[in-house]
Amino acid sequence: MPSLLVLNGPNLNLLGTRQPEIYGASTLPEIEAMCRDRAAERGYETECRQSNHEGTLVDAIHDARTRHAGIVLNAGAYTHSSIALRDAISSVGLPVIELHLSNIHAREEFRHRSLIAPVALGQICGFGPQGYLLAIDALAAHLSAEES
Ligand code: DHK
Repeated sequence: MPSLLVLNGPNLNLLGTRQPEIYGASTLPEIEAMCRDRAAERGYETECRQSNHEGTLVDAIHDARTRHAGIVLNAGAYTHSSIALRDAISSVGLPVIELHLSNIHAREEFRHRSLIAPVALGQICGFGPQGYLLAIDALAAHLSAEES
């Protein structure tokens, strides 16, 4: 079965207790379980990874090249700062959906700019954990359109 990578960046391991008024009450393991179920319905296996370290996230994107058909990426704060993550995405040539739980465009100005967006297939933000499911649906639809 083809596989998707759901990759979460810094501080997302604290979901559930981290500013629930912004990021919601769901924990990362709960969101990952939802992702696995939705991806299985669409015919994909899912690998879920999280790291607080930029280089580890870069490594995960490189590893995905040979193991996954696409990536759902919540890069957390690295979204707004990491040229290295952006270059990793450009380098592997996999479809990446940029995902945020919160609506980054309705928050502080420094969150409005994404270095990931120009190299992503698209961006989903503001829908809480549901956004991960929208991202999986979008990625699966993109991949099946690519096949035909
Ligand atoms: C998560 C973070 O950790 C923030 O740094 C981003 C994103 C927004 C989210 O909404 O999922 O600015």
